[in-house]
Amino acid sequence: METPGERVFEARESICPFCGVGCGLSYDPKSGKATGWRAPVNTRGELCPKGVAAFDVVDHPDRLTAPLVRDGDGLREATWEEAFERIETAFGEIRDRDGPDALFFFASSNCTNEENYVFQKLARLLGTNNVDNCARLCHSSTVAAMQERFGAGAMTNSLVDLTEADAYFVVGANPAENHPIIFQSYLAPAIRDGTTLIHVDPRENATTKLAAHHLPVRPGYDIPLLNAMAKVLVEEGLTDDAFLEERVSGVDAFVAALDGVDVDANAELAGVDPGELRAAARAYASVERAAIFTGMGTSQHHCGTDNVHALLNLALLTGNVGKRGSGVNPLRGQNNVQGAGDVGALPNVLPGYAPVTDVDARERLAREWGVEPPAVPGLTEVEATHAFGGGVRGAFVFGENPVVTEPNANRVAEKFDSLDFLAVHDLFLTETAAFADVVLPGSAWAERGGTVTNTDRQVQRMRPNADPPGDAREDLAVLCELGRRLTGLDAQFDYDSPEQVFEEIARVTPQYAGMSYAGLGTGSQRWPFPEGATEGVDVLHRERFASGDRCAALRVVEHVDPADAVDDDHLVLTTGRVLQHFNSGALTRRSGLLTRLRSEDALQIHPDDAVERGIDDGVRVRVANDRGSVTVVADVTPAVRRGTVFATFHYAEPLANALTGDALDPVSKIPEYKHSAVRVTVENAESE
Ligand SMILES: Nc1nc2c(c(=O)[nH]1)N[C@H]1C(S)=C(S)[C@@H](COP(=O)(O)OP(=O)(O)OC[C@H]3O[C@@H](n4cnc5c(=O)[nH]c(N)nc54)[C@H](O)[C@@H]3O)O[C@H]1N2
Ligand SMILES: Nc1nc2c(c(=O)[nH]1)N[C@H]1C(S)=C(S)[C@@H](COP(=O)(O)OP(=O)(O)OC[C@H]3O[C@@H](n4cnc5c(=O)[nH]c(N)nc54)[C@H](O)[C@@H]3O)O[C@H]1N2
Ligand code: SF4
Ligand SMILES: [Mo]
Repeated sequence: METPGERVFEARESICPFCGVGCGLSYDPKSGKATGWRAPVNTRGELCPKGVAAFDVVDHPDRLTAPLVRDGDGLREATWEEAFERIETAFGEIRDRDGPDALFFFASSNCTNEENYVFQKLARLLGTNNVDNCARLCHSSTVAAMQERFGAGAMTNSLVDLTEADAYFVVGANPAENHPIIFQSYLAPAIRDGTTLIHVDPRENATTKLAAHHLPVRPGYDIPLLNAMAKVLVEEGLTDDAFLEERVSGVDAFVAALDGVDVDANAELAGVDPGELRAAARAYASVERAAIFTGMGTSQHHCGTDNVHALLNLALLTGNVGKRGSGVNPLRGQNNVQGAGDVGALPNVLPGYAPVTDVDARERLAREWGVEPPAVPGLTEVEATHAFGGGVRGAFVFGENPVVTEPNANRVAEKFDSLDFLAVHDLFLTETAAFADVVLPGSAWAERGGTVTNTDRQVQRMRPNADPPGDAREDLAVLCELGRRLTGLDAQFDYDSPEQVFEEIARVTPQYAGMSYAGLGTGSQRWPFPEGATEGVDVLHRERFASGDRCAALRVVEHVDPADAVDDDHLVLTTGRVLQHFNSGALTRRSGLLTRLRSEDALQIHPDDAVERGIDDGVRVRVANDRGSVTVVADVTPAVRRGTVFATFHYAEPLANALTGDALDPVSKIPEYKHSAVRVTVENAESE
């Protein structure tokens, strides 16, 4: 035991609060920092720099330690009683006046299954399905496509069996920086042992370093590229005909549609060399086992769902589904974005993904809850923000920072300002909390128990290493108290521990049916884990697809132009991540270690684009469009393709999302974060 400041800390096995890899970490009394333990994913106890820095957040002096309430223009400290009463009164008034759908609930993929389960239950018992989490901003398009075609939206395979692949086809993902322990400990060793890496990304980044083939696609043009690859597979006889015969439908129509695909023309449209494209197609299709990994470069477009459909075609054509070392594997975002969806923190589905429109599923829940959840799907995140000040009058934000992370940030700020009432539950006074009427102090990773579900469907336990600071309370206790006060259904929120909530989750979520705290221990249980099972299923869709069908269909997918038109004046801004920072930066911008590693944002721009604009490396440039304008340091580098510039969205200043647009994918409602038309000029050239 150790005492930094006034709190007592002890080392107990928990899980990293950052990415979906789900590494085990705990407080280390020797160093006063976080340290890894030999957990199911990081089996040697290895961590990336963010994991190492995870404790910087826990004992940070900016932590909220008491509730805050609005008093005129400012926020002042208050008791929990006053804070709860304000929320109860305001939400009660809005609900009575405008109905429960005038409220919206942002759930947190950074928080546990138990917290998210209680949170969606609270919204639904209040009478609304208006609850969503930032899975919407990340893999909602992937989930929509995979759920429709395969019957499950999650990674088809497990990290361990994926080390057996002969080829990795990584599209729109940069796992070397964004899923570092997966890359270092699973993919890179396999690549060194002979697995071929093919990387589709407009930039060369840390992942590309190990690639045998790199296709620097124009942002927004993955469909022509993937369709051309499909054509090469068919033309060159690289398809798995036995698999097509047994497990795939719609083959003739798909092959007929390929008549209209010209490989060279598509390659040119996608901005890649046709010879390289053909070589990549052969590298993917000519091996026994090839695995697709997909990320935000694929999903975050207004054609995100179709992008994923085009990828699924390649896996089906080559028989790379339902066996070890293959499949289609979305690398999930936060430590519990998989779980937040599994337990129903989504507006269209209940725990376990039954649609809210399914009357039997609603009745099953009513037997557990005493009240039937509403039948009309709720609003998605972003759609809800756009309705602020209109149909939506009050919101509760639990562990998200949408003022920095939603697209078209200047409009988002106006929308948050137009709410009648906003409550924010966070560790810090974030850019979003600045708009709040009530701010509740949250508990950090080291101050909670409960479970989280990682990217390859492994459920693991977190354990408290300390009490929350000051007057802060555990998030689960706060949400249960809110549930009692807002719904009046005390018995429904009367849990004595996270374990009791987990038992309820296992009762209502078929994928978790056979899991238990005792079974989890310091290991993991992988879904699907049916009642009576001794082990979860690593490879999905083996004999049948999760949909129950033996066959999945090929799908003809057409290219759609990006939402922003680009003329000669414009460059295409695409956004993404770097190793040292995490999402809105709320946590990582406060870490001494991580800001030492990388303190400032930079705009990657190709040397030819820089010369044309008189931009030298290291000067400040203005990046602007009709939505907004930011200034940032130029990083002149051939790593980014010509015509494209890249910035992260990890900073409130510069706020990259001031430049991104409102276009949403029609199916999944994911924003087009990866393609915005911008003008780039030297900063003082403009002001002169
Ligand atoms: N270090 C770090 N790790 C993280 C996070 C973090 O913020 N920082 N966030 C977590 C979260 S929430 C998520 S969702 C994951 C996301 O992990 P990734 O999916 O890897 O995330 P990004 O960096 O946004 O995008 C990946 C790549 O897509 C490329 N790209 C851009 N446009 C296109 C395009 O049109 N087509 C193609 N093919 N590629 C394109 C970008 O250049 C970028 O290299 O990471 C998680 N892990
Ligand atoms: N331009 C651009 N924008 C993007 C993206 C992009 O690629 N480009 N990616 C999108 C994606 S994939 C995602 S997932 C979103 C992420 O968007 P957000 O979820 O809004 O980003 P985070 O910074 O992860 O916000 C998490 C918040 O929760 C708080 N928090 C963390 N842990 C806890 C806890 O234990 N308890 C409580 N109460 N609070 C906690 C943090 O302090 C922080 O304020 O951003 C999206 N925005
Ligand atoms: S790889 Fe992800 S889960 Fe593992 S230490 Fe790094 S941020 Fe945490
Ligand atoms: Mo994400």
